[in-house]
Amino acid sequence: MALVNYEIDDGIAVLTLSRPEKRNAMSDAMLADLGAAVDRAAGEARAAVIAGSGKHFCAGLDLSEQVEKSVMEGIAGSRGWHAVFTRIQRGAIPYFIALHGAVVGGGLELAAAGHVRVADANTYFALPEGQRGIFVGGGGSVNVARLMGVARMTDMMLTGRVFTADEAERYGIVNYLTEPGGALARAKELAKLAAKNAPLSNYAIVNALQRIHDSGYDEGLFFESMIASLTQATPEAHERLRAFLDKKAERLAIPTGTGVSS
Ligand code: 1HE
Repeated sequence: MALVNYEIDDGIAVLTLSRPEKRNAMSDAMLADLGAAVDRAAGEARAAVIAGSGKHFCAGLDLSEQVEKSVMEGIAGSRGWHAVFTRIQRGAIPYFIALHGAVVGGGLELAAAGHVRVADANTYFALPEGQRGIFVGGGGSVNVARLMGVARMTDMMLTGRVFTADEAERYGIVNYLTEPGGALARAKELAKLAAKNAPLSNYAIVNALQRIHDSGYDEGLFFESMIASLTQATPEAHERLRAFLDKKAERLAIPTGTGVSS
């Protein structure tokens, strides 16, 4: 049986880590299944969700496969995670990550490789690599640090500090909080909103924003102009801009209590 369940729900690919008896610990086989599911989603979905089955999102690296690995085996393992996570992070479609229970070690690295994170109120976050005598290897030193800041990540890794869902929201790790059990439904709703965008715009959002952020000021502005003109020159943009002018486009979802009445 596949260790990552794959289904299409209303045009959204839903990838579910399916090893609940081991708290969805990421074995080599599960990583391979995740990679296959990500490739499949890139070919047939306009947005995707990753969730975990059972009580937890993911307990990180499967530690039972790590004992007595050589340095070279360790490097290959880490690079294998990077390869799959890069296909999530800089692939063709946006990923919404639905979190609950433990989001630990490589589980947090997986969450950080997605584009938007939704956590239910019972979610908790930890990086116990130091306690296990290892280090983050799934892109966390880049991606988790970008979300919460190097100082907070250093504290977590040195002291074993566990963040609650509220803290994770405050520190930029998650974008949305829900009631217990509500993260998957919310992540699907959000993915469906993103799926309505022009695919080329979504491609640019997931591929260009972080690269621009990582580049210099002048290069960033230049790169932005190129992407803006490229997207704007497509028939899809022409159609969408015309629909707005013809008053046929969907209106902004302005939160109640804000905005100006017309
Ligand atoms: C595992 C793993 C795992 C659970 N590898 N088998 N990650 C960690 O250091 C976290 C280790 N896990 C835990 O701290 C706890 O399991 C949890 C807090 C996440 C959940 O607790 P609980 O009480 O729900 O489950 P449990 O009883 O601890 O575990 C149930 C089973 O899952 C048990 O196996 P069993 O055969 O005794 O039933 C556990 O051994 C197994 N299990 N987590 C292997 N991680 C790319 S580099 C990334 C580096 C890292 O991710 S380091 C952090 C690793």
